[in-house]
Amino acid sequence: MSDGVRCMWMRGGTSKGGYFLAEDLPADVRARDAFLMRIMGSPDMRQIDGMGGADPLSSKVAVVKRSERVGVDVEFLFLQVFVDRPLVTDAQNCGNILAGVGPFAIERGLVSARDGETPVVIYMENTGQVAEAMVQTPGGVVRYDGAAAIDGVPGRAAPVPIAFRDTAGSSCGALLPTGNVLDVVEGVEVTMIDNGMPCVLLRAADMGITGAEDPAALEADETLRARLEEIRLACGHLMNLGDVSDMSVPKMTMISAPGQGTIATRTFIPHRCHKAIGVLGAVSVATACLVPGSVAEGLAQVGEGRGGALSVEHPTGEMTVVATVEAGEVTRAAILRTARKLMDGEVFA
Ligand code: NQM
Repeated sequence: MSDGVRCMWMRGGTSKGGYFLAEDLPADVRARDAFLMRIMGSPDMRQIDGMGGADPLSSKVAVVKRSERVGVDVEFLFLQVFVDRPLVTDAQNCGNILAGVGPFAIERGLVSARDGETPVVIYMENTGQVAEAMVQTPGGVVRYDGAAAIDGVPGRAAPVPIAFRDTAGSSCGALLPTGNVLDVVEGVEVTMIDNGMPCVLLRAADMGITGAEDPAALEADETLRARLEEIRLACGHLMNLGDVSDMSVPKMTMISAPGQGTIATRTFIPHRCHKAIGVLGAVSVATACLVPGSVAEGLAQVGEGRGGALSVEHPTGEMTVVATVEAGEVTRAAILRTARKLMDGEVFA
């Protein structure tokens, strides 16, 4: 394709990527993926010949269209374009890129803005679930500047609170895909959980780290990475995901005792160590802290109520997740994000 394709580049939470209307991309999946790899500059560690930021967190794509579903405004398909491999996967969702979908849908005229704030109900195609984002729209125009701060992003921006509906078992079919709160995999105790994102929780101490290390130090530890991958491949089968060698799930979160918050985390997504933590990853980790008997038991500080606001600490701060689990059922999950329009124009393959 040599002609330009309409596209908006946005920061969504602590991620960044290209936002497209579905109608602007090739309908054929192979042609679409080839186009996306080309515009990102993948496969190449530096993504020098494309828009990608040489990091999985800035090699992401949102495909958005109007929805015919009752009570839903738009449909959002998330695509992860691998940096150094010729792969594009829809096997995971992304709660950070999701934060830009509401503003993008309003900007492209898929949703009419109200004066003040505009709710956008989003069907997440990757997992078949629904989220509701609230977008600031004074005078019927999307507002990006504001007073909300999220860790991992400098400065402040307009808040985009997002509430999730029915995220339990998003990709694995059940909140606890093995039916157990705790399993032993490759000799290590783990909790496999999916409340919007398939995650494997492991105690940092069991992996020979403190859990306070810098992401770069953890990425440099080849023994640790090999061990995590061995456990991840085994967990993939146990979590009903099958062979996950070419998939970006499950995420591997090593947990330790928190500072002021609920739990401290270091997460491989799955081959690079996240500078923060994914949104739905954090929702899943926070949920594990609320389930008695998980590997978080004894480490997590959840307070009396086992629910409400939970602070998931990560290498660049914390993410507050509002979650409630009652009688083994997730009854509430919500987070706060911000988003910013960076560029609107055409991208060339
Ligand atoms: O878990 C990174 C991110 C994500 C995913 C990843 C995400 C989520 O920070 O909902 O947001 O885990 O691949 O964008």
